[in-house]
Amino acid sequence: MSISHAAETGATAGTDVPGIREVTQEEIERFWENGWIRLPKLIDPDLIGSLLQRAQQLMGPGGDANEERLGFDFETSPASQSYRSPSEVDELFRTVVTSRQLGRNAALLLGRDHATRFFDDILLVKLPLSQRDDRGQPLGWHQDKNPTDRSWIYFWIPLDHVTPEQGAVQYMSGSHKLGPLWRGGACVNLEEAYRLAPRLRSCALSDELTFEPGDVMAHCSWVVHGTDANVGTRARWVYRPSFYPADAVYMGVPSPTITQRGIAPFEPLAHDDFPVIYNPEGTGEKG
Ligand SMILES: O=C(O)CCC(=O)C(=O)O
Ligand SMILES: [Fe+2]
Repeated sequence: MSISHAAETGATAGTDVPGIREVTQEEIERFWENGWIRLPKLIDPDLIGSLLQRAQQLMGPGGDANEERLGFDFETSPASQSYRSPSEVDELFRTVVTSRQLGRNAALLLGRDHATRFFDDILLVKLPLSQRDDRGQPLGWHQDKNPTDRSWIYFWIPLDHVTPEQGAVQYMSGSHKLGPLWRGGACVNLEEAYRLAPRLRSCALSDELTFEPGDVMAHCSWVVHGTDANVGTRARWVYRPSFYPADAVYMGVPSPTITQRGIAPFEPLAHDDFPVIYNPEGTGEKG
């Protein structure tokens, strides 16, 4: 199985994929207020079902059979079993994640009709604690850092039913307005989050929600979020791709993924491996 970053499937970036709807104006407004938004039935449940099947081919029916690919998959986390970049090895993931609709939705949510690039994707399977206590732990409160000078969009896409006891994502509403609060990516407990950033006490915690296949969460950079443990009995399957404005500039945050592609600090984060999937001036274009 290849793990190179280039698309090898022949799927064309920026093509229309039936079964993905556009976000509504009301959703966009609420997203800006809170830094996250629940998007009911964003994606056709049948398409999600097909993605789940593909994910299970990659990770096993229980989501626990894939071996970490050294130097490629992230260090295994006690919060989930992961599989990095399924879109590099599976055509359906590639098609969905480079769809014009997701690119346009990212632009609409960010509030500017900009060209959008796809950055990367990952499968996050939170295993029941009863089955694997090293893959079903809570993921502490954190902000998603990004290496550019502007906000990104992350879609949190359940591939199956997800109930609160399985460790769905929770947000501190409005916390994106506080900007970067502590070392990017660091996960902390609630008490520590409030100590580091006392203003977070004024940000309501979102409810732990239930998801049907096709329901999606979207969040932006800097909104504080985390997950509880999976105290249920079933694996929690989530697919998590990220997108950014094509005119965003790389700020030099250390990232092998970026520097290996010859992109220098303060240049636009532009490369064929981060394809333009939506361009307001026309259909999507490659690179
Ligand atoms: O649900 C998860 O496993 C991770 C959630 C998260 O931190 C994210 O989507 O950025
Ligand atoms: Fe996150």
